[in-house]
Amino acid sequence: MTDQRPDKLFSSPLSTVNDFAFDEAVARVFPDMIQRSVPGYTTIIPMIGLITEQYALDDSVCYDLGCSLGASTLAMRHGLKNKRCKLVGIDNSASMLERCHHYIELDNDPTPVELFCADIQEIEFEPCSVVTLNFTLQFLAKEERATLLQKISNALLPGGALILSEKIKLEDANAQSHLEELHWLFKKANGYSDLEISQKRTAIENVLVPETTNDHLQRLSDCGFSSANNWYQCFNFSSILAIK
Ligand code: GEK
Repeated sequence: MTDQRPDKLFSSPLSTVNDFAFDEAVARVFPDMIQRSVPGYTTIIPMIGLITEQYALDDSVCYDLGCSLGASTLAMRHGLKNKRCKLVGIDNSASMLERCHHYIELDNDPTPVELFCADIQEIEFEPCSVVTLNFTLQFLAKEERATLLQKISNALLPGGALILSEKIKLEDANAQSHLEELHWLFKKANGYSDLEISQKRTAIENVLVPETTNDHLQRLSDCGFSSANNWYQCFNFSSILAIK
């Protein structure tokens, strides 16, 4: 179950490249895959801990939506020291969540963590102070994103925070292609071949739909956040901090 492996999922030529899914094969290689594929991921994770520490209110609930194997969940947990909070992690991939349970149990921090295998769109949120969507919203259909963000905004206590990390696209097509080339180079520098990068790109293109930073900021404002600002960007991957 905890047999983490290097990501070679797309290393051989595939006759058909199926749509990407968070199944057992992906769960097994996930830590390696996300670090080698998402520029800035290894910076964003510890910053989620700091942001959580800053915005979590004593005795409140915090959520990690799309928690995968729990990297962002553990960062939040470590930011919650002595605040008597409860942390809830949710993911709709059973393979991911099974491994997440294991990593949470290995960590001996006292803040309680509840994990649920569920669609984040079906959740009834308790009043909460910090919500993390670390590269998760991008997997929802575009027209369903506002409904989720409105629910989060309604549940967040005054002064509470949403951390929203996303793969983004740029409005200017030329600038967009420059960032895509740099992302390709980032993956090559991390040991992926052109074939792997290209097959993964085909697998994910109908599943992960990026939007512009302005699309995200406008939607957050429409959903009642009092401020929303980009706090981090590395190539076409960015993170926004939105305050209720
Ligand atoms: C990290 N936050 O390591 N409901 C629940 N979970 C979902 C849904 C949904 N509707 N859609 C996708 N997921 C993590 C990384 S990964 C990002 C998050 C990536 C889950 C999906 O199963 C997967 O585990 C996660 O969202 C996205 O900081 O792979 O690029």
